[in-house]
Amino acid sequence: MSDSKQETANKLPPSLHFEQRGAVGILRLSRPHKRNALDDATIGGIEKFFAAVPDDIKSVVIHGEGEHFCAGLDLSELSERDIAAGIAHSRAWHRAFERIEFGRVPALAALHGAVVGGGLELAAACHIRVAERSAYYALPEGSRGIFLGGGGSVRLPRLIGTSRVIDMMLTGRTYGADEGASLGLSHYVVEPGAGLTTAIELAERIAGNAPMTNFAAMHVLPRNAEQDRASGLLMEALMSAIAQGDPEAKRRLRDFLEKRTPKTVHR
Ligand code: 1HE
Repeated sequence: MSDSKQETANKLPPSLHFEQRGAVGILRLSRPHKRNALDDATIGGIEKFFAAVPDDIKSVVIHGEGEHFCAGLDLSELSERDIAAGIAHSRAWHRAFERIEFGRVPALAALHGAVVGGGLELAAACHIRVAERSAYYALPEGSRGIFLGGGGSVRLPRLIGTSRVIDMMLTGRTYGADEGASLGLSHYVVEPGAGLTTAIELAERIAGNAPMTNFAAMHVLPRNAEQDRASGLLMEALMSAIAQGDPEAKRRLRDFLEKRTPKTVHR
């Protein structure tokens, strides 16, 4: 491992494991005995990792060790918190997950088993979700007497609609991987055991894109979905001109025109 990679790995708490395969960074939630419940140290580690993704990593896959992706907030840390500490806690999650969604490189979540509460909030902050058939989505906050705190009340209604999120929270309704795909939670559904491999394959494909295009997709699309039409169109024109002006785009266009790259076909 290079010095900078070693430094990245050293900064992480024991609950996070980092490895690199080519241009893909792989971050594993590694608290299987607690079903990868997210404690303060893990949230802090996620923030640090996404704030300083090593330069030669072009996409990141997050996955979970053991039988489940993530059981959400570590409930054992909750009882001692007063209101001020509760707000600070939620804001720390916001910082970490904003780093994922609006970071330097696209993030993919490889999901299996429970993707619940804060685990679903984490998955929702990723750009692509690959779900094994065992994956299920739930928001058990209602039954625990708490509320979303990791940005889920903002991201999830945008993904699947406010009324579905209300239903999940009020009735405890869960969605499986396939239902999740029809709603927009899972982008891909794969057989048990194939989640990580598929996510890495997709991450490699993403890593092969021009960085400026990846940046535009991650940063412009969600913001354009939230701003008025005229501002969105202006932002699109600016981003489109910036991307086209990049030497990488010029090289890729030349490659296509001189028939050195594959055509766009349906696979
Ligand atoms: C935990 C947690 C946790 C497991 N915090 N310790 N999240 C939840 O409400 C989900 C709570 N967890 C579960 O419903 C189940 O654990 C699972 C369905 C995910 C997995 O079941 P299973 O049978 O595989 O494991 P288990 O026996 O329930 O759990 C194994 C251990 O992990 C056990 O500890 P042990 O000391 O008895 O071995 C559990 O107590 C522990 N564990 N989940 C702490 N979440 C920013 S706000 C976000 C708000 C939320 O995320 S609310 C949703 C919280």
